[in-house]
Amino acid sequence: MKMLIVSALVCAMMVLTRAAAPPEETPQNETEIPLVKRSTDCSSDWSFLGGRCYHYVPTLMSWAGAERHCQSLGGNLASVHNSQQYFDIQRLISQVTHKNDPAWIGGTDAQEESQWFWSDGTPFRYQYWCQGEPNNNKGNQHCLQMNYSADRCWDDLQCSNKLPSVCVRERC
Ligand SMILES: [Ca+2]
Ligand SMILES: [Ca+2]
Repeated sequence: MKMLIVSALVCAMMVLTRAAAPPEETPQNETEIPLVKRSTDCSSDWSFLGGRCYHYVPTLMSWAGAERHCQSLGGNLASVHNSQQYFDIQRLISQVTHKNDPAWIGGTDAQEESQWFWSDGTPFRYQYWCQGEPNNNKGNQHCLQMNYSADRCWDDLQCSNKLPSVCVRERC
């Protein structure tokens, strides 16, 4: 009997608590609040392509130096998730330099051999390796250069090599 009363009390308290709780926090007049206008126009040094902002860095740097430089600009070395994004980055390089030379982008397997990551933390799924790559040549190639060879595909290279680079930023 005592238990029943306790249960009933707990039940009653729960109902009361629920009743006292504020309604779902949906702002009133939600439809009247204007959506924040997202800039689709990158600041002058950045190119807005396919919903992301890219920045080509002609200065020759190691992969780590290039990543740190991108971070200082609010981005990371570019990740690539589909062929359109890769094409966009290639087009950016050829427009800026009038060449199709290799550049660092954000892929690395420096933490563990053959475990490739993008430095911006996005999943490494899309791949465009050149034939026979990544070959981890001399056991010492852990960074991803794009535009390698006539096929302009991907190669793993020693991270200390000095290359131009491409940064990405989600927002401008
Ligand atoms: Ca490697
Ligand atoms: Ca290689």
